[in-house]
Amino acid sequence: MPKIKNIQAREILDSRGLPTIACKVSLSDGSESEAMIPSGASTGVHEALELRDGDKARFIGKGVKKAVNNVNKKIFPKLKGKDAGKPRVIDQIMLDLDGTENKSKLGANAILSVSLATAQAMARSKKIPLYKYIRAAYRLPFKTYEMPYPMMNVINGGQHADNNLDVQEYMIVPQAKKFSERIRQGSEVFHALKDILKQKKLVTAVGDEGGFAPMLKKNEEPLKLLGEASKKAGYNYGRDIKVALDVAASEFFTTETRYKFDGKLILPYDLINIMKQWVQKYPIISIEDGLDEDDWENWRILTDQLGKKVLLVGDDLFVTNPGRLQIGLDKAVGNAILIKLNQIGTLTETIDCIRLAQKNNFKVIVSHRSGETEDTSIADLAVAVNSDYIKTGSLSRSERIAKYNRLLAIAADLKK
Ligand code: 2PG
Ligand code: MG
Repeated sequence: MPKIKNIQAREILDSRGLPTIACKVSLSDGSESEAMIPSGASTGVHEALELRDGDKARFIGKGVKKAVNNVNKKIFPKLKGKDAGKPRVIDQIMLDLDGTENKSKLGANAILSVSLATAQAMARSKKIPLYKYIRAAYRLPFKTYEMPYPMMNVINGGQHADNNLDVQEYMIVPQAKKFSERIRQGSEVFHALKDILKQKKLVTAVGDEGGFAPMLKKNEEPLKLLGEASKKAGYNYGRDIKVALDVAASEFFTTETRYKFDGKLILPYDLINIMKQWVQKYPIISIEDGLDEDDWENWRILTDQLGKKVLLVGDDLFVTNPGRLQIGLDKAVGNAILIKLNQIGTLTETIDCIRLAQKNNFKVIVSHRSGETEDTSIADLAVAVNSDYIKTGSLSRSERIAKYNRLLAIAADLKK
Protein backbone atom coordinates (compact mmCIF):
# COMPACT_ATOMS: atom_id res chain seq x y z
CA MET A 1 0.00 0.00 0.00
CA PRO A 2 1.44 3.43 -0.93
CA LYS A 3 2.47 5.75 1.88
CA ILE A 4 1.99 9.49 2.20
CA LYS A 5 5.20 11.07 0.95
CA ASN A 6 4.40 14.76 0.78
CA ILE A 7 1.56 17.17 1.51
CA GLN A 8 1.65 20.70 0.20
CA ALA A 9 -1.19 23.20 0.71
CA ARG A 10 -1.50 26.66 -0.81
CA GLU A 11 -3.89 29.57 -1.07
CA ILE A 12 -6.00 29.80 -4.25
CA LEU A 13 -9.23 31.62 -5.25
CA ASP A 14 -12.79 30.35 -5.29
CA SER A 15 -15.57 31.29 -7.73
CA ARG A 16 -16.25 34.53 -5.85
CA GLY A 17 -12.59 35.50 -6.18
CA LEU A 18 -11.99 34.95 -2.47
CA PRO A 19 -9.22 32.81 -0.99
CA THR A 20 -9.64 29.14 -0.31
CA ILE A 21 -7.30 26.24 0.27
CA ALA A 22 -5.86 23.75 -2.22
CA CYS A 23 -3.83 20.79 -1.08
CA LYS A 24 -1.65 18.35 -3.01
CA VAL A 25 -0.97 14.92 -1.55
CA SER A 26 1.88 12.88 -3.08
CA LEU A 27 2.29 9.16 -2.47
CA SER A 28 5.34 6.90 -2.33
CA ASP A 29 4.41 5.28 -5.66
CA GLY A 30 4.48 8.65 -7.44
CA SER A 31 0.69 9.17 -7.58
CA GLU A 32 -0.52 12.62 -6.55
CA SER A 33 -3.60 14.79 -6.64
CA GLU A 34 -4.71 18.24 -5.54
CA ALA A 35 -8.06 18.90 -3.85
CA MET A 36 -9.69 22.35 -3.73
CA ILE A 37 -12.10 23.24 -0.95
CA PRO A 38 -15.30 25.26 -1.49
CA SER A 39 -16.78 27.89 0.80
CA GLY A 40 -20.36 28.79 1.76
CA ALA A 41 -22.08 32.16 2.17
CA SER A 42 -25.22 31.06 4.00
CA THR A 43 -23.23 28.96 6.43
CA GLY A 44 -25.02 27.28 9.32
CA VAL A 45 -23.92 28.19 12.84
CA HIS A 46 -23.39 24.51 13.64
CA GLU A 47 -20.92 23.90 10.79
CA ALA A 48 -17.31 22.96 11.50
CA LEU A 49 -15.07 26.01 11.50
CA GLU A 50 -13.67 27.36 8.27
CA LEU A 51 -10.38 28.90 9.40
CA ARG A 52 -9.69 32.38 8.01
CA ASP A 53 -6.81 34.66 8.93
CA GLY A 54 -8.82 37.74 9.87
CA ASP A 55 -5.84 39.86 8.77
CA LYS A 56 -7.56 42.90 7.26
CA ALA A 57 -4.42 43.81 5.34
CA ARG A 58 -4.93 40.79 3.06
CA PHE A 59 -8.03 39.74 1.12
CA ILE A 60 -10.33 41.75 3.42
CA GLY A 61 -9.47 39.42 6.27
CA LYS A 62 -10.42 36.28 4.34
CA GLY A 63 -6.94 34.86 3.69
CA VAL A 64 -6.37 31.20 4.56
CA LYS A 65 -2.64 31.26 5.31
CA LYS A 66 -3.19 29.90 8.81
CA ALA A 67 -5.06 26.90 7.39
CA VAL A 68 -2.31 26.41 4.78
CA ASN A 69 0.33 26.50 7.52
CA ASN A 70 -1.62 24.04 9.63
CA VAL A 71 -1.55 21.57 6.75
CA ASN A 72 2.11 22.05 5.89
CA LYS A 73 3.56 22.39 9.38
CA LYS A 74 1.21 20.48 11.69
CA ILE A 75 -0.72 17.86 9.71
CA PHE A 76 1.99 16.77 7.27
CA PRO A 77 4.55 15.75 9.96
CA LYS A 78 1.89 13.55 11.62
CA LEU A 79 0.83 11.86 8.38
CA LYS A 80 4.20 11.41 6.69
CA GLY A 81 4.84 7.72 6.00
CA LYS A 82 1.29 6.63 6.90
CA ASP A 83 -0.70 4.20 4.72
CA ALA A 84 -2.61 6.39 2.28
CA GLY A 85 -5.22 3.72 1.61
CA LYS A 86 -6.63 3.78 5.14
CA PRO A 87 -8.87 6.86 5.04
CA ARG A 88 -10.45 6.21 8.43
CA VAL A 89 -7.03 6.07 10.08
CA ILE A 90 -5.77 9.18 8.26
CA ASP A 91 -8.87 11.19 9.21
CA GLN A 92 -8.73 10.01 12.83
CA ILE A 93 -5.12 11.17 13.16
CA MET A 94 -6.21 14.65 12.05
CA LEU A 95 -9.24 14.63 14.37
CA ASP A 96 -7.01 13.71 17.32
CA LEU A 97 -4.47 16.36 16.38
CA ASP A 98 -7.22 18.98 16.26
CA GLY A 99 -9.00 17.77 19.38
CA THR A 100 -11.89 20.25 19.22
CA GLU A 101 -15.60 19.66 18.64
CA ASN A 102 -15.80 21.90 15.57
CA LYS A 103 -12.25 21.60 14.16
CA SER A 104 -11.46 25.13 15.26
CA LYS A 105 -7.81 24.47 16.00
CA LEU A 106 -6.66 23.30 12.57
CA GLY A 107 -9.69 24.44 10.56
CA ALA A 108 -12.18 22.17 8.78
CA ASN A 109 -10.94 23.60 5.48
CA ALA A 110 -7.36 22.49 6.29
CA ILE A 111 -8.38 19.01 7.45
CA LEU A 112 -10.78 18.37 4.55
CA SER A 113 -8.20 19.41 1.96
CA VAL A 114 -5.90 16.62 3.16
CA SER A 115 -8.71 14.09 3.58
CA LEU A 116 -9.99 14.64 0.05
CA ALA A 117 -6.63 14.94 -1.71
CA THR A 118 -5.48 11.68 -0.12
CA ALA A 119 -8.56 9.87 -1.48
CA GLN A 120 -8.00 11.40 -4.93
CA ALA A 121 -4.34 10.39 -4.93
CA MET A 122 -5.26 6.83 -3.90
CA ALA A 123 -7.78 6.60 -6.74
CA ARG A 124 -4.95 7.56 -9.10
CA SER A 125 -2.62 5.05 -7.50
CA LYS A 126 -5.18 2.30 -8.05
CA LYS A 127 -5.96 3.66 -11.54
CA ILE A 128 -9.68 3.73 -10.80
CA PRO A 129 -12.11 6.67 -10.79
CA LEU A 130 -12.65 8.43 -7.47
CA TYR A 131 -16.23 7.17 -7.13
CA LYS A 132 -15.05 3.57 -7.31
CA TYR A 133 -12.25 4.22 -4.85
CA ILE A 134 -14.61 5.82 -2.30
CA ARG A 135 -17.04 2.94 -2.60
CA ALA A 136 -14.28 0.36 -2.11
CA ALA A 137 -12.32 2.19 0.60
CA TYR A 138 -15.39 2.59 2.82
CA ARG A 139 -16.82 -0.83 1.88
CA LEU A 140 -20.14 0.68 0.85
CA PRO A 141 -22.73 -2.08 0.45
CA PHE A 142 -24.33 -1.11 -2.90
CA LYS A 143 -24.46 -3.57 -5.77
CA THR A 144 -25.17 -1.15 -8.61
CA TYR A 145 -24.36 2.44 -9.44
CA GLU A 146 -27.23 4.93 -9.73
CA MET A 147 -26.93 8.41 -11.23
CA PRO A 148 -28.40 11.19 -9.06
CA TYR A 149 -31.18 13.51 -10.17
CA PRO A 150 -29.76 17.04 -10.47
CA MET A 151 -31.41 19.89 -8.59
CA MET A 152 -30.52 22.87 -10.79
CA ASN A 153 -30.67 26.28 -9.18
CA VAL A 154 -31.91 28.46 -12.02
CA ILE A 155 -33.25 31.37 -9.95
CA ASN A 156 -31.00 32.69 -7.17
CA GLY A 157 -32.06 34.83 -4.23
CA GLY A 158 -31.23 35.25 -0.55
CA GLN A 159 -27.53 35.51 0.26
CA HIS A 160 -26.53 34.47 -3.26
CA ALA A 161 -27.87 37.44 -5.19
CA ASP A 162 -28.53 41.16 -4.82
CA ASN A 163 -32.21 40.92 -5.71
CA ASN A 164 -35.18 41.01 -3.36
CA LEU A 165 -36.09 37.31 -3.15
CA ASP A 166 -35.98 35.83 0.36
CA VAL A 167 -35.94 32.23 -0.87
CA GLN A 168 -32.34 31.41 -1.75
CA GLU A 169 -32.78 28.77 -4.47
CA TYR A 170 -35.47 27.86 -6.98
CA MET A 171 -34.32 24.62 -8.56
CA ILE A 172 -35.63 22.56 -11.44
CA VAL A 173 -35.38 18.78 -11.20
CA PRO A 174 -35.56 17.22 -14.68
CA GLN A 175 -37.09 13.76 -14.70
CA ALA A 176 -35.74 12.04 -17.83
CA LYS A 177 -34.61 8.48 -17.30
CA LYS A 178 -31.19 8.90 -18.88
CA PHE A 179 -28.77 11.17 -17.04
CA SER A 180 -27.60 13.07 -20.13
CA GLU A 181 -31.25 13.78 -20.99
CA ARG A 182 -31.80 15.29 -17.55
CA ILE A 183 -28.91 17.65 -18.27
CA ARG A 184 -30.38 18.50 -21.68
CA GLN A 185 -33.82 19.21 -20.18
CA GLY A 186 -32.25 21.45 -17.57
CA SER A 187 -30.25 23.41 -20.11
CA GLU A 188 -33.27 23.89 -22.37
CA VAL A 189 -35.46 25.17 -19.53
CA PHE A 190 -32.65 27.47 -18.36
CA HIS A 191 -32.42 29.06 -21.82
CA ALA A 192 -36.20 29.30 -22.18
CA LEU A 193 -36.25 31.06 -18.82
CA LYS A 194 -33.67 33.53 -20.07
CA ASP A 195 -35.87 34.39 -23.07
CA ILE A 196 -38.90 34.85 -20.84
CA LEU A 197 -37.02 37.14 -18.46
CA LYS A 198 -35.78 39.19 -21.42
CA GLN A 199 -39.30 39.52 -22.81
CA LYS A 200 -40.50 40.72 -19.44
CA LYS A 201 -37.62 43.20 -19.34
CA LEU A 202 -36.16 41.51 -16.28
CA VAL A 203 -32.45 41.25 -15.61
CA THR A 204 -30.73 38.10 -16.87
CA ALA A 205 -27.50 38.57 -14.92
CA VAL A 206 -26.70 35.56 -12.77
CA GLY A 207 -26.06 35.06 -9.06
CA ASP A 208 -23.31 33.12 -7.28
CA GLU A 209 -24.58 29.72 -8.38
CA GLY A 210 -25.23 30.67 -12.00
CA GLY A 211 -29.00 31.09 -11.75
CA PHE A 212 -30.79 34.26 -12.82
CA ALA A 213 -31.30 36.89 -10.17
CA PRO A 214 -34.22 39.06 -11.31
CA MET A 215 -35.97 41.61 -9.09
CA LEU A 216 -39.46 40.20 -8.51
CA LYS A 217 -42.32 41.36 -6.36
CA LYS A 218 -43.03 38.21 -4.41
CA ASN A 219 -41.29 35.00 -3.44
CA GLU A 220 -43.98 33.04 -5.27
CA GLU A 221 -43.27 34.55 -8.69
CA PRO A 222 -40.31 32.35 -9.65
CA LEU A 223 -42.53 29.29 -9.25
CA LYS A 224 -44.76 30.65 -12.03
CA LEU A 225 -41.77 31.59 -14.19
CA LEU A 226 -40.41 28.05 -13.93
CA GLY A 227 -43.76 26.78 -15.23
CA GLU A 228 -43.66 29.19 -18.17
CA ALA A 229 -40.07 28.26 -18.96
CA SER A 230 -40.79 24.53 -18.82
CA LYS A 231 -43.69 24.96 -21.20
CA LYS A 232 -41.72 27.14 -23.59
CA ALA A 233 -38.98 24.48 -23.68
CA GLY A 234 -41.62 21.88 -24.59
CA TYR A 235 -41.93 20.18 -21.23
CA ASN A 236 -44.76 19.42 -18.86
CA TYR A 237 -44.32 21.30 -15.59
CA GLY A 238 -44.97 18.52 -13.12
CA ARG A 239 -44.25 15.44 -15.16
CA ASP A 240 -40.97 16.32 -16.92
CA ILE A 241 -39.82 19.17 -14.72
CA LYS A 242 -40.28 19.19 -10.97
CA VAL A 243 -39.19 21.83 -8.46
CA ALA A 244 -36.98 21.91 -5.39
CA LEU A 245 -36.56 24.93 -3.11
CA ASP A 246 -33.86 25.98 -0.70
CA VAL A 247 -35.74 28.41 1.50
CA ALA A 248 -32.57 28.91 3.64
CA ALA A 249 -34.85 30.24 6.37
CA SER A 250 -32.06 30.73 8.92
CA GLU A 251 -31.05 33.77 6.86
CA PHE A 252 -34.36 35.59 7.41
CA PHE A 253 -35.21 34.28 10.85
CA THR A 254 -35.40 37.12 13.36
CA THR A 255 -35.52 37.20 17.11
CA GLU A 256 -38.75 36.20 18.86
CA THR A 257 -39.35 33.46 16.32
CA ARG A 258 -40.54 35.65 13.49
CA TYR A 259 -39.53 35.26 9.87
CA LYS A 260 -39.09 38.27 7.58
CA PHE A 261 -40.73 37.09 4.38
CA ASP A 262 -42.13 39.07 1.45
CA GLY A 263 -41.42 42.24 3.42
CA LYS A 264 -43.50 41.20 6.43
CA LEU A 265 -42.71 39.72 9.82
CA ILE A 266 -44.62 36.45 9.98
CA LEU A 267 -45.01 33.55 12.40
CA PRO A 268 -43.52 30.09 11.76
CA TYR A 269 -47.11 28.91 11.40
CA ASP A 270 -47.65 31.39 8.54
CA LEU A 271 -44.47 30.32 6.78
CA ILE A 272 -45.52 26.68 7.04
CA ASN A 273 -48.89 27.59 5.57
CA ILE A 274 -47.27 29.39 2.64
CA MET A 275 -45.19 26.29 1.93
CA LYS A 276 -48.28 24.10 2.14
CA GLN A 277 -50.08 26.28 -0.39
CA TRP A 278 -47.11 26.24 -2.76
CA VAL A 279 -46.88 22.45 -2.55
CA GLN A 280 -50.54 22.29 -3.62
CA LYS A 281 -50.14 24.73 -6.51
CA TYR A 282 -46.73 23.81 -7.93
CA PRO A 283 -44.83 20.57 -8.63
CA ILE A 284 -42.58 20.93 -5.61
CA ILE A 285 -40.87 17.73 -4.53
CA SER A 286 -38.36 19.10 -2.03
CA ILE A 287 -38.04 21.95 0.49
CA GLU A 288 -34.65 22.57 2.09
CA ASP A 289 -34.27 24.54 5.33
CA GLY A 290 -37.92 25.58 5.36
CA LEU A 291 -37.35 26.85 8.90
CA ASP A 292 -34.46 28.10 11.04
CA GLU A 293 -31.52 25.85 11.98
CA ASP A 294 -32.54 25.73 15.66
CA ASP A 295 -36.31 25.91 15.31
CA TRP A 296 -36.72 22.19 16.07
CA GLU A 297 -40.23 22.57 17.42
CA ASN A 298 -41.62 24.09 14.26
CA TRP A 299 -39.54 21.75 12.10
CA ARG A 300 -41.48 18.97 13.81
CA ILE A 301 -44.79 20.60 12.88
CA LEU A 302 -43.58 21.14 9.32
CA THR A 303 -42.59 17.47 9.14
CA ASP A 304 -45.98 16.36 10.46
CA GLN A 305 -47.78 18.51 7.92
CA LEU A 306 -45.69 18.05 4.78
CA GLY A 307 -43.35 15.12 5.44
CA LYS A 308 -45.51 12.65 3.52
CA LYS A 309 -45.78 14.86 0.45
CA VAL A 310 -42.32 16.32 -0.13
CA LEU A 311 -38.71 15.98 0.93
CA LEU A 312 -37.92 18.15 3.92
CA VAL A 313 -34.20 18.61 3.68
CA GLY A 314 -31.97 19.60 6.58
CA ASP A 315 -28.95 21.64 5.51
CA ASP A 316 -28.17 24.26 8.19
CA LEU A 317 -30.26 22.04 10.46
CA PHE A 318 -28.08 18.90 10.20
CA VAL A 319 -24.80 20.36 8.83
CA THR A 320 -23.66 16.89 7.60
CA ASN A 321 -23.09 16.02 11.24
CA PRO A 322 -24.11 12.51 12.34
CA GLY A 323 -24.78 13.87 15.84
CA ARG A 324 -27.16 16.59 14.60
CA LEU A 325 -28.80 14.09 12.25
CA GLN A 326 -29.35 11.71 15.18
CA ILE A 327 -31.14 14.49 17.07
CA GLY A 328 -33.38 14.94 14.03
CA LEU A 329 -34.05 11.21 13.83
CA ASP A 330 -34.92 11.08 17.54
CA LYS A 331 -37.26 14.05 17.20
CA ALA A 332 -38.76 12.74 13.93
CA VAL A 333 -37.78 15.91 12.09
CA GLY A 334 -37.12 16.06 8.33
CA ASN A 335 -36.85 13.16 5.90
CA ALA A 336 -33.79 14.12 3.82
CA ILE A 337 -30.32 15.55 4.34
CA LEU A 338 -28.05 17.84 2.39
CA ILE A 339 -24.46 16.64 2.34
CA LYS A 340 -21.57 19.10 2.19
CA LEU A 341 -18.07 17.81 2.87
CA ASN A 342 -16.85 21.08 4.33
CA GLN A 343 -19.69 21.36 6.83
CA ILE A 344 -18.13 18.49 8.77
CA GLY A 345 -14.55 18.50 7.47
CA THR A 346 -13.52 14.90 6.71
CA LEU A 347 -14.51 12.41 4.05
CA THR A 348 -14.93 9.72 6.72
CA GLU A 349 -17.47 11.65 8.81
CA THR A 350 -19.29 12.62 5.61
CA ILE A 351 -19.62 8.98 4.60
CA ASP A 352 -20.76 8.04 8.12
CA CYS A 353 -23.42 10.75 8.01
CA ILE A 354 -24.66 9.56 4.62
CA ARG A 355 -24.84 5.97 5.86
CA LEU A 356 -26.74 6.98 8.99
CA ALA A 357 -29.21 8.85 6.79
CA GLN A 358 -29.62 5.96 4.35
CA LYS A 359 -30.10 3.40 7.11
CA ASN A 360 -32.97 5.53 8.40
CA ASN A 361 -34.54 5.92 4.95
CA PHE A 362 -33.62 9.57 4.64
CA LYS A 363 -33.01 10.75 1.08
CA VAL A 364 -29.51 12.04 0.37
CA ILE A 365 -28.58 15.14 -1.62
CA VAL A 366 -24.87 15.74 -2.17
CA SER A 367 -24.24 19.47 -2.53
CA HIS A 368 -21.78 22.12 -3.69
CA ARG A 369 -21.20 25.42 -1.85
CA SER A 370 -22.00 28.85 -3.21
CA GLY A 371 -18.27 29.58 -3.40
CA GLU A 372 -16.87 26.75 -5.52
CA THR A 373 -13.79 25.72 -7.47
CA GLU A 374 -13.12 23.51 -10.48
CA ASP A 375 -12.76 20.51 -8.14
CA THR A 376 -15.35 17.89 -9.15
CA SER A 377 -15.05 15.44 -6.24
CA ILE A 378 -18.68 15.91 -5.21
CA ALA A 379 -19.81 14.38 -8.51
CA ASP A 380 -17.83 11.23 -7.66
CA LEU A 381 -19.03 11.29 -4.06
CA ALA A 382 -22.65 11.39 -5.22
CA VAL A 383 -22.20 8.35 -7.45
CA ALA A 384 -20.10 6.47 -4.86
CA VAL A 385 -22.92 6.61 -2.30
CA ASN A 386 -25.86 6.29 -4.74
CA SER A 387 -27.03 9.74 -3.68
CA ASP A 388 -30.65 10.33 -4.67
CA TYR A 389 -29.98 13.89 -5.85
CA ILE A 390 -27.09 16.25 -6.44
CA LYS A 391 -27.32 20.00 -6.01
CA THR A 392 -24.59 21.70 -7.96
CA GLY A 393 -25.98 24.92 -9.33
CA SER A 394 -27.36 26.26 -12.53
CA LEU A 395 -26.55 25.72 -16.18
CA SER A 396 -23.92 28.44 -16.34
CA ARG A 397 -20.59 29.28 -14.65
CA SER A 398 -17.79 26.79 -15.20
CA GLU A 399 -17.36 25.87 -11.53
CA ARG A 400 -20.96 24.52 -11.65
CA ILE A 401 -20.77 23.03 -15.15
CA ALA A 402 -17.54 21.19 -14.23
CA LYS A 403 -19.58 18.97 -11.91
CA TYR A 404 -22.25 18.29 -14.55
CA ASN A 405 -19.56 17.48 -17.10
CA ARG A 406 -17.90 15.08 -14.66
CA LEU A 407 -21.27 13.42 -14.02
CA LEU A 408 -21.81 13.12 -17.78
CA ALA A 409 -18.44 11.36 -18.05
CA ILE A 410 -19.34 8.98 -15.23
CA ALA A 411 -22.78 8.32 -16.75
CA ALA A 412 -21.14 7.52 -20.08
CA ASP A 413 -18.77 5.06 -18.36
CA LEU A 414 -21.65 3.44 -16.52
CA LYS A 415 -23.98 3.53 -19.54
CA LYS A 416 -26.66 5.23 -17.45
C1 2PG B 1 -26.94 26.04 0.57
C2 2PG B 1 -25.62 26.35 -0.08
C3 2PG B 1 -25.40 25.77 -1.44
P1 2PG B 1 -23.97 28.12 0.80
O1 2PG B 1 -27.45 26.82 1.37
O2 2PG B 1 -27.49 24.97 0.35
O3 2PG B 1 -26.39 26.09 -2.36
O4 2PG B 1 -25.28 27.69 -0.02
O5 2PG B 1 -22.83 27.36 0.23
O6 2PG B 1 -23.86 29.60 0.61
O7 2PG B 1 -24.22 27.75 2.25
MG1 MG C 1 -29.06 25.25 1.87
